[in-house]
Amino acid sequence: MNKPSSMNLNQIDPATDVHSAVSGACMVVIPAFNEAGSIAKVISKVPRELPGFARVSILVVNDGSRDDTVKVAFAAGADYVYSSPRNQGLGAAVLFGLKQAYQLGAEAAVMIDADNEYPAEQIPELVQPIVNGQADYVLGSRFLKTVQGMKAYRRIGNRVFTWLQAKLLRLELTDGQTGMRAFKREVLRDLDIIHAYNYAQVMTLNIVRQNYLLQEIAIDYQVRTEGASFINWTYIHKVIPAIIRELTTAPSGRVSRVQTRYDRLPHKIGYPANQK
Ligand SMILES: Nc1nc2c(ncn2[C@@H]2O[C@H](COP(=O)(O)OP(=O)(O)OP(=O)(O)O)[C@@H](O)[C@H]2O)c(=O)[nH]1
Ligand SMILES: [Mg+2]
Repeated sequence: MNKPSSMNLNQIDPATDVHSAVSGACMVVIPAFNEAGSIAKVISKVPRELPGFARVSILVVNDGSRDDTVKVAFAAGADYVYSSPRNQGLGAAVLFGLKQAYQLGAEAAVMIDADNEYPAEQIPELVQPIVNGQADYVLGSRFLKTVQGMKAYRRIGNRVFTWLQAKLLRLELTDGQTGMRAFKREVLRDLDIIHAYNYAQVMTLNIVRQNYLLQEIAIDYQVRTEGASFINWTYIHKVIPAIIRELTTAPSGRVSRVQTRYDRLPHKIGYPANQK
């Protein structure tokens, strides 16, 4: 087995930034928890060529799945799979995936959910404002188009949390909880997520408070048909205190509270035994 590559998020030092202008990779980061039924569809829809980038790589963060998420992800074409035997939380997984993208030299990264609700085929549109130098952080907004099939309480929750972020940041926002976002390299280096549980609101507060430029683009969205949502009644109880903590902590140059450990899996263990 490969040497584990866990990571101390505080080790990233801009002064020793190994990035080279010729690397030009866009890393597509996919956090996954029991998504064997849908992750292959997402991976197959990721465009493997992108205007403005020399290559596109796919990095899956498997967070203690008990199904075949890892095997399915490798078989579908994931370039990197990092995995934890236990569930560390969506916020921890996303933070690890984005910091790992930075460590691997990515010029930019996209994060997209593994549940096939978001249009991976729209990644070229999502990264366009970054390639053009018009934005540092791009959100794919579901609500700039018509969303069908979303339950009323989810719609209301999305509206309330989006309104709150817009007020706090004094900017226009239509979808603060989207699972499809793009990041410029500097944002990957500087962002923090204050809790392991979730990232949606605190990530945007953290990035925009560091004066990075946010833009939204309209995306298509399909409510999930497989797997299970991680959102339940505890969401509000965990998210509100994290928003308060984020707002009362300096956003830049801080020591991350969330320590993650995901080990890189060698490619061959992802395949069914008869294939390799
Ligand atoms: N790494 C990791 N990923 C998770 C965890 N929980 C959920 N995910 C992934 O995060 C993404 C979003 O999770 P969902 O449960 O669909 O949450 P959501 O999209 O906000 O909610 P829905 O609207 O119900 O789909 C999916 O790709 C999940 O596989 C977790 O604990 N760890
Ligand atoms: Mg989802």
